[in-house]
Amino acid sequence: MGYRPSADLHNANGLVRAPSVVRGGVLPWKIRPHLSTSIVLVMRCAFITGITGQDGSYLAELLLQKGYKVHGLVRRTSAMVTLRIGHLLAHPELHIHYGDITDGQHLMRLVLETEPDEIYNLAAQSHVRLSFDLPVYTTQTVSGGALFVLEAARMLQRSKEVRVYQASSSEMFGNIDEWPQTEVTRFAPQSPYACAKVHAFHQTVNYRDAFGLFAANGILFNHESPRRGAEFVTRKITLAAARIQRGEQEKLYLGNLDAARDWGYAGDYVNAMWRILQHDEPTDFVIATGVSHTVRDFLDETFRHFNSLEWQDVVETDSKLIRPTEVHHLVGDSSKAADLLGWKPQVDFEGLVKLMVEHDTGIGVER
Ligand code: NAP
Ligand code: G4F
Repeated sequence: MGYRPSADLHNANGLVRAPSVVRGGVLPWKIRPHLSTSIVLVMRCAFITGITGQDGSYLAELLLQKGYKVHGLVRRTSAMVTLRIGHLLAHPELHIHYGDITDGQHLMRLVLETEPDEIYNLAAQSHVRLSFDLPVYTTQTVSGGALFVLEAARMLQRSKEVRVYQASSSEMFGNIDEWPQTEVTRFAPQSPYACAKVHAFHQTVNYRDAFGLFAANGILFNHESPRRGAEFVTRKITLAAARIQRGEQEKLYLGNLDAARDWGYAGDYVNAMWRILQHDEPTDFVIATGVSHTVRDFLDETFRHFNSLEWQDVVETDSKLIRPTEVHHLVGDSSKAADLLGWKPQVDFEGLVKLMVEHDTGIGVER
């Protein structure tokens, strides 16, 4: 059946698709005619790959709050990986399915069985530095995984409408000399991770154009939180500062301090993901704050919260942390998202650092 312009609320089975955003509010329910005289309300359903990650955990929270039934793909490991969604596991509308994004056949079965209205493809080997050591595996998860998701959605749309969100990245812009980057800026990827994301981006656009699938890319710039993995630079810094203050760590080893990133808050960015799939038409959006800071700025802002510490006394450079090819300066222009989705970031750079420092020093409340 495929995506058709939004005015058409009838699908091929004669069922009625309720508009998903009504007078600025949200309908967590789909309305279906029943026995020609009454209607039944059907709960909206989402499938999230990468639900155990930073973004997956915030997105699951958001969708459950909105009244969705949520299915999540979780890797089977010998140790606990559900730390970030531990507080949600008892929720009656959260359903966990073991699986791996590189197992396309299993993913297809899960998608066809769960029949989601929306699929958010967040699963990935998402660490850029590591992708130089693991280029094949990174490509299998990032690019192959996205293709499996798109294929599964293409199959499902034979029987019902489904919308797909693809987690694209500002890393795709690489070292292009155009600032800020927008939806029409050229890609110049600088890592195996970014190359794989570019492939997934174009596959998503092509499934939209060729097969009529409602598939959209969110080109998200760096977003952080107290749930950010400890091996990304922001969390590495806030965790280290807190440990150094407690006397649990002496030095903080870092790579390039001059790299500049447009850092936002993950809680704001999952809201943008959801809005992208509620838009009338499938299209791609840059999601960013529009403000860029260097790693050095992040150190300054973090250590401002620790009166007795100077970062210059504890930070040392480790050449192993310098990337073979670095992305030097990213800053995004998200005016398309502001105009069409009404999306704007709520947390600024100083607020983000404060949130992370307060969490890591144990005085803050997790958001
Ligand atoms: P993250 O914290 O690293 O989470 C990645 C998720 O993918 C985790 O749930 C992880 O599971 C899962 N995963 C990894 N390999 C998998 C596999 N083989 N099979 C199934 N699941 C697998 O990343 P994030 O920061 O939440 O980012 C979410 C997505 O957005 C990623 O695709 C990332 O590349 C993209 N993105 C992130 C940013 C950012 O700044 N955060 C910006 C742009 C785009 P485990 O918990 O088991 O490891
Ligand atoms: O925190 P990072 O590792 O994030 P990076 O490479 O920008 O990637 C993140 O954001 C992307 C969006 O643009 C996502 F697509 C991706 O999945 C991931 O979430 O590094 C940020 C900067 C880099 O320039 C890096 O070279 O910090 C520099 N850096 C300096 N010292 C370091 C370190 N990065 C890390 N991870 N560890 C260091 O010790």
